[in-house]
Amino acid sequence: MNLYSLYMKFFVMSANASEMSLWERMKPPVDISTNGHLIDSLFILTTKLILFFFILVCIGLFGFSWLYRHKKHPKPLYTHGTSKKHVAIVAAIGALVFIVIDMQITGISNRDYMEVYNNWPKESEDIVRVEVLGQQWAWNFRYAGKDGIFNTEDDIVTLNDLRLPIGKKIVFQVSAKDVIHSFSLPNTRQKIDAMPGRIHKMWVELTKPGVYEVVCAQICGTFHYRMKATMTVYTQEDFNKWQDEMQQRTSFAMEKESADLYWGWKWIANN
Ligand SMILES: [Cu+2]
Repeated sequence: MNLYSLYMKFFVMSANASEMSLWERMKPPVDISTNGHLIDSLFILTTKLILFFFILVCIGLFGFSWLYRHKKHPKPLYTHGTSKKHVAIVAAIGALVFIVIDMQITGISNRDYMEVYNNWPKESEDIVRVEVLGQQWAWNFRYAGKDGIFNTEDDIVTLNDLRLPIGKKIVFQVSAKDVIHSFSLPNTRQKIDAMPGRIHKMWVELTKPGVYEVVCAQICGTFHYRMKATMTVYTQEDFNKWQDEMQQRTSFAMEKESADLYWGWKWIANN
């Protein structure tokens, strides 16, 4: 089987798997978070700026090639480009790119980071706390349960099954069991590395109920591509209902003797 037929086979398979057109599938996943638009707008701005300078470079490249074509200028002019004029032009273009692209993007992302992503919800607020443990090749999730304390008998522990409510700030503390993974929620445009021996934090707020994907965004071994979980987003009432149901079920799951289930850690307060 040659590469082309293999590609076509894959293409047809994936086309059948989802009814979406190729164009539809090239679009970013639907944004279901309060802050995802910040990343999207930065991405679009970056693309526009780069496109603008790309077109400018193309105009220069092809324009000057045409302007100084052999027919009009049979005698070539050799230069080292070290004259004051040339140095000034190069410096000006360099400065323009730096100011218009780099400074602007750095400024916006720095502002978003300081004002939004690093602006942690207060521990006193009504937030949802989830501990996440990545492992080859699955995602473990842990909720503190009724007592609000992690790693105790009434914890709710799930495998590849993340459930969250809309309209509340959700704080994740993320770690890994074996190698480096990356806890990624494409529908919120956010992700964070899951590293053994370290606890990383990330917060999101969701806006749209539905079923979405959690993926691993860091090559972590043979079945990295399979390291997926579902993220079910509920209304707050449905989320509470789910928690109550789970609470009853997990009271026997978190038996004292099943030490493996106590992979959690003491919640690290932000403030
Ligand atoms: Cu992974």
